[in-house]
Amino acid sequence: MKKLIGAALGGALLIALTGCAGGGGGGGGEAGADGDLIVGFSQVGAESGWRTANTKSIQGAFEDAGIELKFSDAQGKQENQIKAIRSYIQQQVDVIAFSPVVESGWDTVLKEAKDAGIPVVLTDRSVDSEDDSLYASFLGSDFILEGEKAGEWVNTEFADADKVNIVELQGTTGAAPANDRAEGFRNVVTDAKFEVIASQTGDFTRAGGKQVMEAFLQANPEIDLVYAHNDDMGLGAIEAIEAAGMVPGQDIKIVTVDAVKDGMTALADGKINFIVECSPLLGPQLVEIAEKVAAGEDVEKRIVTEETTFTQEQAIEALPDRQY
Ligand code: GZL
Repeated sequence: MKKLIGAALGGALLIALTGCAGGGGGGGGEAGADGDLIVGFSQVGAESGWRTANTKSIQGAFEDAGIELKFSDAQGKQENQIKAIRSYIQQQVDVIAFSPVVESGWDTVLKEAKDAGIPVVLTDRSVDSEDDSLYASFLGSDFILEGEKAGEWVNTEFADADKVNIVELQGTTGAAPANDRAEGFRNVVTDAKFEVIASQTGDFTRAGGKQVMEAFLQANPEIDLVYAHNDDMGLGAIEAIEAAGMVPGQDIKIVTVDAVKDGMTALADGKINFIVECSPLLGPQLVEIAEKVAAGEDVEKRIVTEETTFTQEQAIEALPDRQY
């Protein structure tokens, strides 16, 4: 009897830790006790409009498919994601999916999932593991290409300029989108007239973008362009630029990535000059991949999401139909 009570208490503790509830898992790749699929998902947090839309897409898609989704919000901390993944292993879910907040430090816990026979799907962001047998598939954008698209617009926009001072609002330190958007931009913005005079993380948040931009403005009298790794930091930069008595989109041009509603509104209003889209609507594809890996079917190792770019005119056109 004591053992039973202990096991029940232990299970309750695990569920409390990950904010998960609902039926026991099947685990080891079998379906749950009643034959239904159970998926455990660890989300980065709720740092930006993009993340909110991504969570809504994932939760909505699993609800529409009638598949049980155990969901945990890591509040931007890798240790919380590792705890959640371990909890899903304990609960013997059929598939684990997550968006790694940073690229490194995942091999140990991914090996634990592999040893437990639970397939892992990466969504949105990837990991830098040498061993790609640790995950079944990676569904998400090509962040290097996104940085290159932003850089190509800069080359065109400043074709006639002699000198361009750029400040960069980087995403979360160590995150794949931050690393790759920085790399992609530098792949194409190579002319000597361009100089990145300052670069600092704003952690993908509006408040972070505003705070860092305030410091950039204090330290650098001549700024021509802000390259923000996401709309939210670009929107924070707009607040700082306006507070300094300048006109965003004119005195200082701004290029961002994401194309969430608030960003597209600022673009349509002329406060942002160009946005590279990064789609958060990964839910339906993730459901498909989860069903396939649970059934032991082959899935593509790398699935790149479709996305485009927007000028101010295109934003005015597109805004009415935007889903997020
Ligand atoms: C990109 C995603 C990034 C977004 C940010 O796929 O990981 O994280 O660009 C979000 O808005 O915070």
